[in-house]
Amino acid sequence: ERLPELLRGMPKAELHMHIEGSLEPELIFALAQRNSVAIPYASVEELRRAYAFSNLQSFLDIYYAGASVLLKEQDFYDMAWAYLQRAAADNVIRTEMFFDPQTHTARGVAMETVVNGLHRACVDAQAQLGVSADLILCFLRHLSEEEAFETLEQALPFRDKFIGIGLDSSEVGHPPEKFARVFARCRELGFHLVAHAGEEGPPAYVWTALDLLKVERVDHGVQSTKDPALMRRLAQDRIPLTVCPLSNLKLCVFPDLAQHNLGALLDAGLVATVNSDDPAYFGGYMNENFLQTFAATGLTAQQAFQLADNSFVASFAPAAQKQVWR
Ligand code: ES4
Ligand code: ZN
Repeated sequence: ERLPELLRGMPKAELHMHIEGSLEPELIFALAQRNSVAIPYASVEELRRAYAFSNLQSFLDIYYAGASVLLKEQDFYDMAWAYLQRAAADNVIRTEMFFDPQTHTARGVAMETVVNGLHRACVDAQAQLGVSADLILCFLRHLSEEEAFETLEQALPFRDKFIGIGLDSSEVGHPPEKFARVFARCRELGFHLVAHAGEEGPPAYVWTALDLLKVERVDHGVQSTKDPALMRRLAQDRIPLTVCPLSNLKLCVFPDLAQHNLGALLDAGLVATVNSDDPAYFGGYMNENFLQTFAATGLTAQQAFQLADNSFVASFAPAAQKQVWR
């Protein structure tokens, strides 16, 4: 079978992954020991057994608990470096990594500690792995607009170390419009803008992410197929969707991968991409997402090329660099 080799070997960009979601249980235990942080699991195996989720919130509770072992700049570096090596092994040559500073600053970790550790790993990735890596700061949507503005203020001294702003965490009940003013400010500041929308939430949240937040890409967006007018808008404006098949499977957005609508999104002419979201928690890095999705849905080699090309088209790398990759 040639298709798996094509999927593994093709150069690709990853545009939707949360660096805190790349913390493997082994690294959580090692950092807990190094930092003398108590965690409510007796072993790596017990922690991994807790990775059985019924929806987004059941995952987020464990994801925020796992991140509690991150205290020092070196911890953030080690986490990102482990992911970047793993990405390089999957022939990811460009990655745009989300980070959630509020998860750390709320525990007394300084913004500087978070950003400097992650950014140093990005610099080393280019030099040592040939992987182009940038950071996107995400606001937690279950927290307030005011807290998002405070986080932006804390991050601005380090504005050269991240390229964009995103919106993540619990979607339903926290619509994009809650963050319209802070996104308007981020837009004035020249950041790229993205938001999670239409993961569990309705198509209406995708519309407001586009029209009120003015995002350039939609993270997930898989609920958009429920709204034909929205599908036309996404196709006409060539708004990329950063789709995460194994995430959708593990969080029960689709009952099985064979039911996933990635093929329908591509058939409708949308700029859909494949991404790992939280690879340590959802059972696979980039190539595992490609391999399992193609095996389950019968997508073709031509669609594999389309997905790889879409990933570079949708990336926030400089235009000259994108041309080289395509
Ligand atoms: C996330 Cl899968 C997902 N959805 C929303 N927020 C997140 N943060 C980390 N993973
Ligand atoms: Zn995500």
